[in-house]
Amino acid sequence: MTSTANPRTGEIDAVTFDQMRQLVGLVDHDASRDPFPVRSLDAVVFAAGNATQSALFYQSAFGMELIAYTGPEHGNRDHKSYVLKSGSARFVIQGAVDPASPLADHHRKHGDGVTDISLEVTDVDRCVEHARAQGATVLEEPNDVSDEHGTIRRGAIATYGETRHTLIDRSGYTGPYLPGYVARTSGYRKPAEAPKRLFQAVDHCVGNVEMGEMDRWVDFYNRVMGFVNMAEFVDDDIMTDYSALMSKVVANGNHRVKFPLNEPAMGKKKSQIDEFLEFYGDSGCQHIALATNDILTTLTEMRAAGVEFLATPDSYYDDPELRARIGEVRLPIETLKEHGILVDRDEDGYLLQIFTKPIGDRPTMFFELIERHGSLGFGIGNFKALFQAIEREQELRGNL
Ligand code: TYF
Ligand code: FE
Repeated sequence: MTSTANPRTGEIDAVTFDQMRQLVGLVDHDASRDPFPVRSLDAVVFAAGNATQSALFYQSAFGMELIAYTGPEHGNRDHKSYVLKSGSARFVIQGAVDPASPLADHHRKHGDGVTDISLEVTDVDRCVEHARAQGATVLEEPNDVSDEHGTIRRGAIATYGETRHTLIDRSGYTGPYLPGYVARTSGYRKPAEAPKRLFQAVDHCVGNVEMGEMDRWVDFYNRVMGFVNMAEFVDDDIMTDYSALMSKVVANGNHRVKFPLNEPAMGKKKSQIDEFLEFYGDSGCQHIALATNDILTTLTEMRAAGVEFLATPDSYYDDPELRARIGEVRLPIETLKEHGILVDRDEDGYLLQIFTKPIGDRPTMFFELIERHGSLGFGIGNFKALFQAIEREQELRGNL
């Protein structure tokens, strides 16, 4: 296992291009004509009420590995920041040390959540210039940051709510994450029989935005970042009866980075998106989907570590229409039923997926596990069963 970046994909660790194609559903793309060429998802950055403890959760429950750290011991008196990885996926967990830290204010407002979906790009200046010309808010002008491991070039633009996209060119850098971070391993020891890792990549990051704003954000990703619209969408007239949301998906040229966007719609009940917006206090990142090539093992390990998943009723698996539609998949239907794994099939193939309950104290951010077998979709055939499961939880919380 090496830790050098794959020159074709920019992915760290030894997840090959062909593995990524299968894992996250890559398509061919000519980057030379792209106004905003994105190499990969660089990191998902989280604010946590207690980053020191959350970093342990992502190790013990998500099987991630601590690789880098910065904090007061390294001249950063504002916050602690832990960098974890699993395959090509990198999470950065940050928590305030200084009571006056902006992170403390962020956490007071939003609770635990995603602050930054960072993208690795080939030309930071060109991306920021294009974004600015298209009306984006530039939060950090392109600049060089260096330490003894080299130099990164970085800028940042604003997206929905208080979320940002940091844009990083790390081609001149060999350190463990960013300048200022030191390589760090953990005293945590996972069980000897545990798999090497539980997931290989981030498949997609979903944004929940205020009612009536979804098309504005789709347009933002189209114009500002040159993203394309993917086929799958949830229209008000098909879905509002039970889901009370609308959804569209944008992706960069080769689909390495996929951002579904949801907005609440008037349904019979209070939308799950409204519940998120109320408790997050703003538009924000609703879920992160983790790509695995063995969802059953991932799920079993996470459950054993205490992670809770949404339950799928037996009726889902006993529905003859579903059985006919999904046909043969990698796992027997009895196994899927036993574990609550959802299946969806489209013209390109199928996918297996399952959703955690919200992972923090507020009913906001959660995770999805996804195992793709050709399908480039998001599980639209499961939306009814999934949204009913979410509504059962909303009801238990008294928010329906
Ligand atoms: O990313 C997606 O679109 C799917 C489905 O509240 C989904 O994972 C959409 C909305 C939602 C939960 C899951
Ligand atoms: Fe999803």
